[in-house]
This record gives sequence, structure tokens and C-alpha cells, in this order.
Amino acid sequence: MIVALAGGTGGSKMVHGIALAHGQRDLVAIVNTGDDGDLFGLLVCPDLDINLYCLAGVVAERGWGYADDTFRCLEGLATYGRDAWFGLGDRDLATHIHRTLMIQGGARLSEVVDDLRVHLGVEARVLPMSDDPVRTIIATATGERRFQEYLVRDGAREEITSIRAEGLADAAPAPGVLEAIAAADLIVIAPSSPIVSIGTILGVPGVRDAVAARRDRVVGVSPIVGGAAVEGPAEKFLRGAGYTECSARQMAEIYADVCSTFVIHESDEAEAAGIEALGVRPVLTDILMPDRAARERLARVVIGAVG
Ligand code: FO1
Repeated sequence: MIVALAGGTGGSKMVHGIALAHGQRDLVAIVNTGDDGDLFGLLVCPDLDINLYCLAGVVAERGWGYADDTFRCLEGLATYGRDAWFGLGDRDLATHIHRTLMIQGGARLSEVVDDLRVHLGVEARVLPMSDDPVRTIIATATGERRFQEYLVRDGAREEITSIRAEGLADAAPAPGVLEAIAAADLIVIAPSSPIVSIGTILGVPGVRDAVAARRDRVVGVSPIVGGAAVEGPAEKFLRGAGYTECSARQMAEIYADVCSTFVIHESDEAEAAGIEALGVRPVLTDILMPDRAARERLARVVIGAVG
């Protein structure tokens, strides 16, 4: 069984690649929920939905939301003066309405995700990191805001002064999370943000220790190439968390206690010695995933990286 720890857009590409290379039957994705939020009274879980839609083959080309969606409801809300900065498509809204109704009916988030998974025809198991609400809060010089407000509404423009994950210290791993980590033949840390995606998953009490206990079977994939993020404002999150270096080596250092092997881009060859010095084995390949073939190819390298 392969277990992947994943955030949203970058993470889902790796999860999809593993599904293409290995199949979905023995695949478990453990997904960040710190990006979740409430919009128009609906519980929205971007990273879970991105992974589900990607595995179901219905994700939009841009990497989030449902393919070929329309935005008539959002346009209508804007007409009434409502905030329309978060692109909730009409088909996507069905997911948020169904999830919210299930939660209001007493279901746990992990039960909802499994219900969505079955109805979307996804064979892989998709687990939220926790059933307990965790909310990433970003602080800048102008104040605090929720994760999606910082990223989407405000375009991640301001420097971050601090990041905290509300509810994380009291969150319990969702059912199946620790069991999957303990039973995995391979654990893949996807190229998502080490701070606001993977860092949040590893921050759920008990998860970092569980992954560290399997360190020999853990392979990480760098989200940084040539000192810059492959996608998203990863540098801002790193600086906000107090890191001054943005490099593949720095990523390996953040994960050194939990992963024995780290896959970096071939152009970052000069970083390999520094990664080895951390006690982490570097593997060099092309880690960019512009298309389906590249995802599958990288997944094969990642799967082959741990003997
Ligand atoms: N990302 C955007 O940049 N703009 C959006 O309007 C937007 C809407 C959206 C709706 C549903 C969903 O599941 C994801 C959505 N995302 C959007 C992506 C998401 O906010 C981020 O990529 C993740 O939170 C980062 O992991």
C-alpha cells in the first residue's frame, strides 16, 4: 500500500501520478484540511476536493474546481452585493451543499469524504488528516486573515509575519490515518507546501511521530526548484514561518526527521551534498509535472526510490 501526504494543487498531481503508475486500489491519500473554510454557510474543503476531483478525472484544467463548470450562482450572489472572490462553480457547489448537509446531520468529515469518494467513483481512499476543524490563520502587518482570504482574495501579496493553525493542537488524526501510515509499504510526501500543507498534516498530534517511525519507507518530493516554488507562494509561507533559505536542501532539512529519501530536480544537483549531510538520500530527476505523462513518470521514480 502507498500512502501519500498531500495538499491541494501540487499534491494532487503527485497523488494522481501515483494512481496512474500504481493504480488506485492500494493508494491512500491523507489530505490537509487547514485550508478549509466556511463560505455562504457552506463547509468548503479545497484540498480534499482537489484530490477527489483529480482522482475521479473531473478536475478542471486549472487544477481546482470541477471541469467545465459554470459560475451562475456566484454571479447571482455578486448581483446581490455578496463577496464573490472565491470561485465556487455551480457543479462544485453541489459538493459543498451535500457535505454541509451531511455534517449538519451528524456525519464526521471522514464519513463525508468517503461518501463523496464513492459517488465520484474514486477507488483510492482519501482521508482528511483530522475530523476536527483546523484552520490556518495568516498574520501580516495589516492583521490576521483566514487562509483562503490571504491566498485567493488578497492574492498572497503581503509578507507574512506569522502562521498558526487554529485547532491543530487539539485535533485527533482521522480514523484510518495512523493505521495507514503504520501499514504502508511506501509513504510519499507530495510536493506541497512544507508549512501550510504537509506541515499542518504532520502537526496533527501523533502524525509526525507515526511517519518518523516509518522513516526508512518515506520519500519526499521537493516543491522547490532552483530556489523558487514550483507553484504557489511557497517562499512567502517559508519566510512567514521563519525560514530564510528557500531551497531543495532546506526542504530536506524540514523533513529530515520523517523522510530517508528526498527527490529533487536534476538542475539542483549542487544541493545533493548538503542533503546527504542531513542524513537524507537525494534522488535527482525531472520533478515538474506539466501533464499526465510527467506525473506518471515522476511517480515511477518516487515509487522506485525506496527499495
Ligand atoms: N483558487 C484560486 O486561486 N481561486 C479561486 O477562486 C479558487 C476557488 C476554489 C474553489 C473550490 C476549491 O476546491 C478550490 C478553489 N481554489 C481556488 C483553490 C484553493 O483555494 C487553493 O489552491 C488551495 O487551497 C491550496 O491548496
